[in-house]
Formats: sequence, structure tokens, C-alpha cells
Amino acid sequence: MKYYHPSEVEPKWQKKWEKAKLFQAVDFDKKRKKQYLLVEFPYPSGEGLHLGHAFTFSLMDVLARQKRMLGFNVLYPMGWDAFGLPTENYALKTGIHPAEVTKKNTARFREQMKKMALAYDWEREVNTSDPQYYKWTQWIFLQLFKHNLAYKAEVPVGWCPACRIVLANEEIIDGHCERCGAEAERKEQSQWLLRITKYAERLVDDLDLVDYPESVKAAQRNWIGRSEGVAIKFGEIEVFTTRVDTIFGVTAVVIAPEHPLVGEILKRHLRGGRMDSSEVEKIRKYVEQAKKKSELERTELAKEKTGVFTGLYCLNPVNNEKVPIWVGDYVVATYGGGAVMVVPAHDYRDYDFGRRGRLEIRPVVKPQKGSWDFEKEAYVEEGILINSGPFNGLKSQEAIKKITEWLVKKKLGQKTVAYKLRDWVFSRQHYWGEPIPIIHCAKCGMVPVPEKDLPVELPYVQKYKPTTTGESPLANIKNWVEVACPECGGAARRETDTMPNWAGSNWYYLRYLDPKNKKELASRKKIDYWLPVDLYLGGAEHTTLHLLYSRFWHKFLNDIGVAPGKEPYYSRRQHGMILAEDGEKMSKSRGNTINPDEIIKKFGADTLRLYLLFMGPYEQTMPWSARGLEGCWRFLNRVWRLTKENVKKQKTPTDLLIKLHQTIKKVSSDLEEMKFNTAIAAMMEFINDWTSGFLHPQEAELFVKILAPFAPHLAEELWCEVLGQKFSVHQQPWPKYDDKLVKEEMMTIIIQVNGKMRGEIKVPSAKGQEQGEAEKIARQEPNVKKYLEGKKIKKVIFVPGRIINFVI
Ligand code: ANZ
Ligand code: ZN
Repeated sequence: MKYYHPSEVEPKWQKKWEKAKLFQAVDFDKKRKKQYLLVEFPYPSGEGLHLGHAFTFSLMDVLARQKRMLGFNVLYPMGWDAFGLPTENYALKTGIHPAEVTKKNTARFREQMKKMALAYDWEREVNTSDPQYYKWTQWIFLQLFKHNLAYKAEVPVGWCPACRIVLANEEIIDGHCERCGAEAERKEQSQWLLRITKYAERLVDDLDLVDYPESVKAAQRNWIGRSEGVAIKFGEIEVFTTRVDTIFGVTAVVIAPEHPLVGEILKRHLRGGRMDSSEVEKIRKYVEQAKKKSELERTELAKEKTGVFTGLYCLNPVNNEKVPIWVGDYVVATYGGGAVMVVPAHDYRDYDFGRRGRLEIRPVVKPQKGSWDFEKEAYVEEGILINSGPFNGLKSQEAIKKITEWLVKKKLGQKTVAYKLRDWVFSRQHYWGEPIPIIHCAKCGMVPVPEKDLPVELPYVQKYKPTTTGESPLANIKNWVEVACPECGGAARRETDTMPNWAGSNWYYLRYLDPKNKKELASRKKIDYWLPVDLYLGGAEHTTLHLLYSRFWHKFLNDIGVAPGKEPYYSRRQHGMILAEDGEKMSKSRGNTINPDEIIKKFGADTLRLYLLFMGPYEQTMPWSARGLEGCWRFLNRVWRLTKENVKKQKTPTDLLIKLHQTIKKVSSDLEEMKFNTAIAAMMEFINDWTSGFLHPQEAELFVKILAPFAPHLAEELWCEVLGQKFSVHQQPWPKYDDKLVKEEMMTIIIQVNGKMRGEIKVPSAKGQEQGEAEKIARQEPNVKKYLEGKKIKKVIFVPGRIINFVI
């Protein structure tokens, strides 16, 4: 064999590993420290494993293997996030049942993962669409329901007319359906909601307990959107402001079209007849139209801030001024009470709203230095108060304190915290999801399905097309929908909505711990042993909500005594994206995708794994390079050849030995920091030195061990077949480097013969200082040897650490 043949070597070891069950995690192992490594589990799409999957899984696989060698009891499990629209859509198109489609797809993924030598503990595989799994997703829902954290309400929801599905906020991208791109509409529909807002504060505060990248924490905080401010009574309207220092500049109060007062105002007008009916009609029309628009259209996408005057006034509590009340759709109904005090001089939105002579622009804060033209633009920074009665001259922060105190004392206001976070719309009107385990009874109302009757299985039917009415397709399945009420035994109907895709992925890290448990979602003892997840690795896209939702569920499960700790994931890291060779995003339509199967076929899985990790720092966006890939292929081949040819049972030259130990040190510390690429670079550098020297078999073994997590097949082949060691290299302890050797610095000494340079040698610093040692090494130098052959040496001049001159 001139070249190493992965197509023969790789399947051979894969089979052996599988048989030997090398990668199982051991519950309750007390001798070793546990290490729970989690990667985001894939959606088993029909396209199979893509390069992005191969990338994440390989990153974690290297860590998992190395941690095992370091003596940890490693749990690195895998499963399938299998519910969701693509499968349902594919099933609708082909007529194959989604469960069948899922089975086929997961089989293919599993196959591909095994080909990549991803060392999972397959005994712990989970599948969110398996009734034995979603039984517990339903169980968690029931607990939420019983704790009043799940409720039904009419809510304005996004609606995709093409997919005929309710869209959650996060599924509407710039006003369009995330999946099909159709323009999203709005409509009111009765939906299940989860009261995540009850956990808003803890979801922010507990970020201090976890090790996430700052950007990830910021995204969590941002989504939750916590603001500290004051709720102030302007007569019967309560407004929320974060800038109470601007209260003397208020020239209107604007309430959201959904504000309860709007209906009241309309009624009052009709009764009192103070306003003529066309004016009243104008208000009614405005309110109706606003309700049709999405929040985005009303706020960020709106060209200008619109509104109508209600004809009524309220009082500004600080100066008893009459303030006109307007209705404006830029005010969000669900935030801060749905009413704002308008300060056109100091807020961009208010400035825009008050422009065109609608409202007076009254400056009440001026910059500390310089002047400002309030007619041209709002001054939104803090500054010094003016036109503010007794508070004139105060700095904004002091004024906020003083005015708040005053309002609180007079009972006209109170400190509050507002959150942007809303309750989570938790129902979908689709077939391929977890049925919500509730029964509607005319007499008893909403009755939870008794726990003994879980799971509520999806009926296995052929017709699961979404209905055009917006109802779930399950509503059409009569013999499934119609049930006896668990409480009164009367005729009742099942809830026909299903859960969103997020549900199953909210808690899968728990089910891995005890995937076959029939009595509980997982045994508490096992959960206590393994949690928290030590490292959670995933992509940077679409993770904000997944993290938020699963943190929420974990906190709830902690509250009801199911799981320990406040947070599920102790640390989180996010990998970057691999771009196509042309620097663009890989996409089927561009035709620039790289298929991992083809790479494996040509170069083997080891080369693919190695290259994915070698491309650059894992958290960066990096373009694929065929040349880089080939470089890794050549590297592995050189390792293969060197292990066969440059290993001898003789003392390894000191400089090579030093280099080896330095490499072990570098790879060890780099892996601790997930610097995969520099670890690989260090190994590449090492084999350059190895090419010009021989390693003792014992030292060659050390190198094979540190290569093992990266190139598991080749390492096993070298370990067992070339070095003749016992299966398996993956059960060896991670090598320790010799500290003395690592610290040993090498120096270069120039060798001269009669003052002319004839060569140079590299020696450990200690030896380079000492004539005897250095001279011995220098005489061995082939070129120098030639000049000294048969000559009589008259004198040796030695300059420690620099020169040896043989005078002949
Ligand atoms: C007066 C004011 C003056 C404001 C000023 C700001 C600057 P954050 O920081 O995002 O929490 N606001 C309050 N409720 C609102 C609602 N339901 N819809 C739209 N806007 C609302 O923003 C808080 C500020 O947003 C509040 O402070 C209020 O405007 C506005 F120079 O009050 B401010
Ligand atoms: Zn009943």
C-alpha cells in the first residue's frame, strides 16, 4: 500500500467499535467525574446530514473522545427533533405517512453519523415524535396547565394564507411567512399560551449564573427586554415611561387602539353627543384598521406615526396641565400598559408623531454643553432640566429620582419594570406535532387528560391536510375527537391543536438521561447525577428562542421538583457557519453545496473531520477550500507512512522528543479552549520534524493517542495494526507530557571547521552550554564528519551556546 485506504480501514473499525460498545455513558459512576456534552439535535430532513451538522457533531466528538481519554464519564447522546412542517409537507406531497418519512430519514442520518465515527451512546437515542417521548412532553404541558401557566385566549396571531397556519412572531420575517415567503396576515384566534412572562425576571437574572458568550446573553436580555421606569397616572390613564425627567414636556397622551379606554371613549361620545358622529366614525375606523396591521407594520415598518384625537383630555400630575388624549397605533397594547406620555422634544417617535403642527414641541432637557435646535430634531440624550418648575437645573438622573419620589409620595405614580416578552403562543393547527392533552366538556369546561391516559397519540390517518378554516386537521377526525369527559363521562371533544416544534426540544436533554423510563420523564437520581449539561454546542442562528424556552421549562420543572438547579446548561458555545468555496452561503439553488457523503467516499471520514476542525477558529464564518481538504488528506497519509517507516526501537533523538512533548502539551491545552485548528497545526508541525528522524515505538504511540480524537479510524489502524497494540486506542489514557522536556529549550550551535561554517546542530539548551556534550553531537553531524574524516584535530574552540570551531 502506497496510500492509506480509508474505504477499507474505516468501515472495519466502525464495526468493531459498535460491537464493543465503547462509548456508553455509565450512570452513577462514582470513580470518574461526569461530563455531559450536548449538541443541538438535528431535524431529520429528507436531504440527509449536511455539512453544518457534520461540523458541529465533529467538534463535539473530538471533545467527547478526548474527555473520555482524560478519564471522564462522558455522556454524548444523539436524537431527533422529528416533529415539524417539512416532514408533514413532504408527506402530503408523496402520500407517505410522516411517521414513515421520519423513520426513513432518521435511519439515513444514523447511518451517516456512524460513517463519520461520531461516538454516540446509541442506547440513549430519543425521537420527539415517538409516543413514548411525547407522552412526557404532554405530561409537562399538563403540569403547566395545572399550575395556571397554560391558558387559552383570543389573540391576534400571524396567519399565513399559503401554509394555512398560525405564525408565531418569530416565524414572521419582515412581514412574511418564514417558510413560504407569502405575506403574513393578522387575525384573532383562540390559542393556547404559556405564561413565560411570569419567568421574565428570573430568565434575565439567572444569566449571571451561566457561562454563555456575551452575545448570547445579550440576545436573551434583548428578547426579554426589561426596562425600569415609572407608571404614572394622567387622570384615569396610566402611562409607562423610562424618562420621567421629561414629564414637563408632555404635550399629549397616546393610547393603543386596543386600550380598554378606547371603547369607553366611543361610548361616552355617543351618549354625550359632544363630538359629531363623523368624528366618532373616524376614531372607530382608525382603530379597526390598526388592529389588522402586524406590530412590525405599526412600528418599525411604518413610514410615519399616525393617530386620531379623541376629543378628550387628561391631567398631567406634575403641573395639572390639560393634555389631549390621542389614539395611535405606534403604541403597543401589550407593553407598559399600552399608553405613553408623548414628549415630542425628547423622543424620536414622539417627535415624528407630534410633527406637522399636531403637537407643541416643548424642550425640557438641554444638553450639558452647547445648544440644540428642537425644531429640527428630538434631543434624546440626558442633560439638564429646563422649563420644569421646581426641578430646573437638575441633571436627568437626579431629576428621575426626585420626580419619581414626588410622584410616589403623592400616590400618582410607582416604580415598575416592563418587559417586552409576551406570553408564548403555544398552539399550532397542524397534524405533525404533539396533541395538546386537554378535553373540552360543555359541562366541566377544560379537563386535563388523566395522566394514566397519556400519551394522547396522534391518530394514524391518511388525511392530515391543514384545513382552510384555520382549524387543526385533527378536527376532522371524528372518532378521535369525540371522547367521553374524564370527569362527568358526558360527550366531550378533544383539543385538536398541536404543540409547536419547540416543545420537544425544550427538554430533550432530560430524556437522554433515562430514555426508556416508563414511569417518569427521567429518574430524579439520574437527573441529579448528570445535570447540568456541562457544554451545549449549537449554531448561532435561531438559538435565542430555543434557549429561552428551554430555560423557562427547566425553571418550571425545577419549581415543581422534577429537575435540580436553576439553569439546564452550564455553558454554551456557538459555532460559526461554513460557506461555500465561493464565499457565499451554501444553498441548493446556488448549486454550491458540499455533500459530506461524497467527501467521505473520496477521502474518508477522518479527513473530513480533521479538515472541518482545521478550517479556522470554530466560532467563525469560514469558506470551504478543496485545497485545505487535500492538505488534511496528505497529512494523514504522511502520519500513516511515518508510523510505518520512521519508527525504530532505539532512543528517540532529544530534539524530536522535546518537540513531541511540546506538541502533546499544545494539543492538550488547545482542546481545553476548543482551539481545534491550532491543535491540528501543532501536530502538522510535529510531523515535519518526525520526517527527519525516528521515533521509538513508545513515543509513536503517544502521538497516535493525541491524534485519536481527531482521526479515530486512522489512529485505531496505526495503534492496532502498525504498532501492534491492543484494541482500542480510544480506551487509552490521554498522554501526559514531560514537563522537564517541554521546558527544555533548544538552541542552535554553529559548527565551523577552521573557522568556516560547515553545519549547525540543535541541542537542548543545557547541553549547548557544555563543551563535552555539544562536541559529541557536533562530531555526529554528517557534513562536519566529512571534513574531520582522517584529520587530526589540533584544538576545539567552544563559545557556549553559539559556536564550536574545530581547528585541524
Ligand atoms: C416618555 C419618554 C420621553 C419616553 C423620552 C422615552 C423618551 P423602552 O426603553 O423600550 O422600555 N413606551 C411606553 N409604553 C409604550 C408602548 N406601549 N408602546 C410604545 N412605546 C411605549 O421604552 C420605554 C419608553 O417607550 C417609554 O418612555 C415610552 O416613552 C415608550 F424622552 O416615555 B417614554
Ligand atoms: Zn364533563
